Amino acid sequence: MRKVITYGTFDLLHYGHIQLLRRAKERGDYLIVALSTDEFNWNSKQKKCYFSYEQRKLLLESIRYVDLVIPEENWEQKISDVKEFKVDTFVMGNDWEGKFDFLKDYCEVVYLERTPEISTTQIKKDLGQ
Ligand code: C2G
Repeated sequence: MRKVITYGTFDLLHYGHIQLLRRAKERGDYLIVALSTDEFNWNSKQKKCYFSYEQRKLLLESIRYVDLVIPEENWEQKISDVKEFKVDTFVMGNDWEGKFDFLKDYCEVVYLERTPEISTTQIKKDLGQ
């Protein structure tokens, strides 16, 4: 069974996220999503999520492409995650191009095109938040 992992906040879930998850799943049989916790988002990404971790987790677990959701609590957990879950492929949007190449010692690393025009930031702007 080929296992794929990806990481993210996935707040205000939108079609750009879904396109990423769909393509990530195409690269294997089992997709793990490491979902940024509220604390990690606030302390390390200066992101204040609209939906809580539990709400974002519920949404992700409802997506047909997603097989398992685990917490992303820090920047350093990726190598241990890849080892622990015996991951074959790590996938991220290409806004992160090159940033996780250190994982090439442990698994395949793939950066996928971001879906243009849509982002959580844009949604908030358009809604006047
Ligand atoms: N994404 C995309 N197209 C968009 C928006 C997002 O393909 N229009 C992708 C991003 O490239 C990322 C994933 O969807 O791979 C999740 O996006 P975010 O929730 O913004 O994730 P981010 O805050 O970048 O967190 O350790 C890695 C971080 O947790 C990544």
